[in-house]
Amino acid sequence: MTLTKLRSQEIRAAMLQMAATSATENKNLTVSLVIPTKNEAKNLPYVLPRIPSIVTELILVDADSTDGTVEVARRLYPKVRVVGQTGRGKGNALRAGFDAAEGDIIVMLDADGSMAPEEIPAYIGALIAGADYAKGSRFMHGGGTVDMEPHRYLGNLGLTLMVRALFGGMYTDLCYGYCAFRRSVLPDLNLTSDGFEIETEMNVRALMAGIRVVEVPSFESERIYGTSNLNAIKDGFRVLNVILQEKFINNTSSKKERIGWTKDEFTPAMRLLIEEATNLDHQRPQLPELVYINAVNSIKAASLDLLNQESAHPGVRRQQEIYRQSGDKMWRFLDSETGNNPEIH
Ligand SMILES: Nc1nc2c(ncn2[C@@H]2O[C@H](COP(=O)(O)OP(=O)(O)OP(=O)(O)O)[C@@H](O)[C@H]2O)c(=O)[nH]1
Ligand SMILES: [Mg+2]
Repeated sequence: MTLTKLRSQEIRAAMLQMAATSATENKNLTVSLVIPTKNEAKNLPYVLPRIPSIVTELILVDADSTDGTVEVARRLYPKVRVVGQTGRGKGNALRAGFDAAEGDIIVMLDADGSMAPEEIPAYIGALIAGADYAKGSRFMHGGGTVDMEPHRYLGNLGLTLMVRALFGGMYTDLCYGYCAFRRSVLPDLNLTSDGFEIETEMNVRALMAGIRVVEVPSFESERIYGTSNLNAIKDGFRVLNVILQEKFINNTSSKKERIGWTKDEFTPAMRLLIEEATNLDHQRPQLPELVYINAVNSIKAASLDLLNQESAHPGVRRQQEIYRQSGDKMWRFLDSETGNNPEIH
């Protein structure tokens, strides 16, 4: 594309094309499904055969089940990888599963038949569409539950509202363990919980880490066989403890700013312009001064035009401001007077 053609329409067309290409490339993403199990042999026949083919790796983290869970899993899903856990509890099991997972995307699912494996593509779709962390919600439109007594409903509601008040965000459901995320965000989450409170730890840390978080509607059915391992009172207090600890001890009270943006975090159109500007800068010694200045002005006009269009979106505008304050070379280039252009490579 020549410099003179860098006008809005071409930029938009380039954006669409790049978005389509990246969507196709995203189909090659690998997906690890992590399922913690504690005596779920009778439920697995209702869960494992329903796992969609988008899942490339199944990891079962078993708590030394005594009912033949592992044997049933191997029979139903011969490629399953079974890993043990280092301590006790669902959180401990999930962390072991996340450590073992090799996929680009990790999905976590319960084994008791309460979560539908058919929903997995919806979570992955949210990630492909740009989210880093997609958590299920039973209380947004399209979701639901038949597995919640009133006291658990009220407890979850209270804790959800508390997280909103202390950390911001718009979560509609806190204590729910259906979720998918890019494996690359694990260091941001830095998980330590051993029990059911791990879901809260993940949700609060994801919110605070400045990564892109969305909720996906999800329907929770009843556990098919067996009894819950969760104790609403004891585990409710563990959740409360995590929230207070995150707020007042770990001091994750405000969202981390996304600073130090890389070129990959620009929109495709802006990335294209940055590349053009960088190429131009490299060619500067060979170019007559007037040609160089005209080309620079052409790129600047297109960049500013694009910035104005993009800044109509509050989220993008905020990112632009943060980036501008970081004193990056691209911004110095855009902010400089015409004919007085600092080097930008
Ligand atoms: N590996 C492992 N898995 C566990 C442990 N505790 C629970 N799980 C599994 O974690 C999943 C969720 O546990 P549940 O007992 O159903 O708890 P819950 O879904 O939060 O509670 P309910 O809504 O009452 O079913 C299930 O697949 C359990 O088998 C544990 O200590 N170790
Ligand atoms: Mg359950």
